[in-house]
Amino acid sequence: MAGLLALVLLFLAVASVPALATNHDITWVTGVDYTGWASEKSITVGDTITFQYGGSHTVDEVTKADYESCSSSASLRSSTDGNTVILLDEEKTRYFICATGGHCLGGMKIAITISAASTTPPRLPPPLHRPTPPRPPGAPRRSLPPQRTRQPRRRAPGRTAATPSPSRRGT
Ligand SMILES: [Cu+2]
Repeated sequence: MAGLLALVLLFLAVASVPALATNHDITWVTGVDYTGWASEKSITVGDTITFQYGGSHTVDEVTKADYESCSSSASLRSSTDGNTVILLDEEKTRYFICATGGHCLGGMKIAITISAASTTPPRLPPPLHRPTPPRPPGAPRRSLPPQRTRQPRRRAPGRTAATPSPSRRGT
């Protein structure tokens, strides 16, 4: 019994684990408009972004104000290794620019909005839905009971129908 309980608890623990972290690759070059890049993706806490770039570029994390003014003089961090992985561990917007002269103004600036990690709802088994079984082919269709419709009073069977109408005589 205790074993079963442990199993159930383990299942619940596994089911409540947030979705797996995603890495988002950014090819960090000039001539690309990164505006709105993050809004097209679902970036959540725990994800990573990887900047890939050549030797003439840098990845500088800056404040919002410095992002807007393309100033890298007070960078929060700066990377030049060509393959910079940033862990997005907080729900906020982070700003990155290239510190090489003119590159930020040329478009090498990106704002990344990180949303709260989404927890996937536990996967429930499909509801027990019992569809009515199809009628097997060839099974006799159950005949409906004869409908009691209002019918004209039945005359004596066979008599009147056989005699020709008197009005039709003589034409
Ligand atoms: Cu650059």
